[in-house]
Amino acid sequence: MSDTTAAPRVAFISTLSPTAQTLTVASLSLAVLCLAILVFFTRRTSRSTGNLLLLVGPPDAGKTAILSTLAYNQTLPTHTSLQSNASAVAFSLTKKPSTVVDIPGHPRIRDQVNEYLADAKAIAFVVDASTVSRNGPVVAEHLHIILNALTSLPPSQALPALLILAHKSDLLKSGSAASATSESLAITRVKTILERELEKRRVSQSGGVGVEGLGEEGERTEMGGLECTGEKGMFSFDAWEGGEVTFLGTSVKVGRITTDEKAEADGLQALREWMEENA
Ligand SMILES: Nc1nc2c(ncn2[C@@H]2O[C@H](COP(=O)(O)OP(=O)(O)OP(=O)(O)O)[C@@H](O)[C@H]2O)c(=O)[nH]1
Ligand SMILES: [Mg+2]
Repeated sequence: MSDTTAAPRVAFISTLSPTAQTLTVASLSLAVLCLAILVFFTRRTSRSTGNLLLLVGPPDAGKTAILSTLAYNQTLPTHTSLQSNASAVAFSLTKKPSTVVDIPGHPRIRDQVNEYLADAKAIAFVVDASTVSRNGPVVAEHLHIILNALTSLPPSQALPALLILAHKSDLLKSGSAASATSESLAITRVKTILERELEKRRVSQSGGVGVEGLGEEGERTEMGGLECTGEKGMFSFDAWEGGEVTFLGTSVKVGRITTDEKAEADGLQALREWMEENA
C-alpha cells in the first residue's frame, strides 16, 4: 500500500552521496532565488524616482488650465495647445519642486508623452467629467494608449503612478450639495464610463473584432494594457495589472486670479495633497 510506494523513493534519496545531496539542495535554492528575483523585477509596484508630473488626456480636458493654476494661481481662457508646456511647481515646503508638463491632447502630438515617461513620477490623465458621457469611446481610446505605454515599459524601469483626474467637477450639477459631493460625483461618473468603455475595447480585441472609435491615426487593434486579475479578466481599475490607479476630483476657476490664501478653494487641493505626499 502506501508503504510500498514510498519505499523506492526513500531508497533513491538515501543512495545519493552527500555531495549530490548538497548539489540538489543548492540547485533548488538557486531556482527559488531566481524565481524570487524574477517576481521582484516584474512586479509593477515600484515607483519612479523621476520628478515630472505629466498632464495628459483628450483635447479641451483642462490640462493647460490646471498647469497655469498650479504654476501661476491663474487660469486665463486657453486655446488648443500645439506644443507641450512645462513649469516648476513646489507642492511641498520640504521637497524640491516638481516639473509639471502639459502635453497637448491632439492625436498628432499626444504621443510626445513617451519622451517624458522615463522621468515621470506620476501621470495625471485629465478627463472633462462634464462631457465624458458623450465622449466616452474617444476618451477611453486615449487612456488605453496610456495604459499600454505604461505596461510596455521595460520591467527594469519603475512605473510612474497613474492618476485620473475627474476634472471640471464644478460643471456637474450636484443639487444643493457642497463641492465635495460634485467632486465625488465626477469621480464616479468618469470611473464608471471609462471602465465600461475599456471593457468594450478589451472584449472587441479578445474577440478579434476591430475596436470602434479609434483615433484618426488608425488601427491599433492589438494594444495591450487592459489586463486585469479579476474574474474573467473583466476590465476594472481596481484589478488592473499595471498597478494602482488613483482617482481625484478637480476643477479650476477660469479667468480668476487666486491669491495664496485662497489657493485651497481652487479645486486642485486633492491633487496638491497627493503630490505633497507622494512626489
Ligand atoms: N468650468 C470649467 N472650465 C474649465 C476647467 N478647466 C478648464 N476649463 C476650460 O476648458 C477649456 C479647455 O481647457 P484647456 O486647459 O485649454 O484644455 P487642454 O486639456 O489643455 O486642451 P488641449 O490643449 O487641446 O489638449 C478652456 O476653455 C478652459 O477655460 C474647470 O475646472 N472648470
Ligand atoms: Mg492645452
